[in-house]
Amino acid sequence: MSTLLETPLVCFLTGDGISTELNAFAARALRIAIPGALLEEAPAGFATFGAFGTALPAESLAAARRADACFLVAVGSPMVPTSGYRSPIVTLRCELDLFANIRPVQSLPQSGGKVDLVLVRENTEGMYAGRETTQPGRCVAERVITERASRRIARFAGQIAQKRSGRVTIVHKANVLRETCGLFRTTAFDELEKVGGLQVDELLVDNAALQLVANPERFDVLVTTNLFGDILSDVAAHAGGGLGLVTSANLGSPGQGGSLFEPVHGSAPDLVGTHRANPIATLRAMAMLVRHLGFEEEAQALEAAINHTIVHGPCTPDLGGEGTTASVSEAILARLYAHLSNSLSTDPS
Ligand code: GGG
Repeated sequence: MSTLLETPLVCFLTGDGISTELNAFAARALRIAIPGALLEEAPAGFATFGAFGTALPAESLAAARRADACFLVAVGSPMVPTSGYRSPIVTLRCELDLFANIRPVQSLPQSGGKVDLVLVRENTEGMYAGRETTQPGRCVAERVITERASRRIARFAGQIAQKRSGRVTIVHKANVLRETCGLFRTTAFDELEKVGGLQVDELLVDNAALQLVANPERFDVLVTTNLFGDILSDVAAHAGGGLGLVTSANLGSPGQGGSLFEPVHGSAPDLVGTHRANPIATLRAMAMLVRHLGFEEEAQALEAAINHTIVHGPCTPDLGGEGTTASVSEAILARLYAHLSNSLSTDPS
């Protein structure tokens, strides 16, 4: 293990809503998994906008840039036009060029289900970029799809599929959006052909949503555009036990540094203070971060502790239990700590 990786710098973006309750447990998981990790907290989110007039202050962006990895639970962006506000997640994905959003979904360990899929979402353009203008009585959203972005996300998906069963489904709506989705579709087919050795098919996004509910086992890797990926990952989450469990990595080109790990769920203002927020998606995001930094054994230990707790409890009410955010987190952290202290004390090296 290199000296650099023994003390990785992790930027914790503060977020909104239940982030406040979950950040502390994520930070503790990181400290147990990588005791040498350095944590830097950086304000981001709607609360930050209220305090500083920007949802992502320049210092926070600089902290995210210099970190080896970033972590964010969730932000709560306003639903009405808010002068000067821009989503910090969208900004970070674009500024750090984190073009690939990787969202794995698996059946609950005890369910006997066979869902094991990865949704790969283009992260920098399309409708979710939020390029909108307002005129009297008329608003316009600009959906830009480029060949470059479509090609690199298709390649990313193909490379993930090569390490799995080799099946990729391209999801689009090219029968209606013939130009934008048409470019995404033809480029993705072309690029996946270049990757080679893959079994590639396609689905219209509405049908993909239905199939994710009715027949999620059919999927291995799905690749799609930004807004479709945002929506479909919530649909896919249903097959994985719900939004409290699913997580994501925002990645750029290998070797280019930037990465951001976050649960798929949002800031859930309705859960603030109720102690009912499920910490598992957040802790799974931390496991992905730990793996990304090169600590495979520690990531596996955290995932094993999470899966053990899903099966044996305690669990939060969304999984039918009576556990709290704290009791579930403490059970996972205790198991992680016990596993790693034991493996360290028996490690002959
Ligand atoms: N962890 C994902 C998250 O924060 N979701 C909320 C979200 O994406 N809100 C829209 C936005 O701020 O861009």
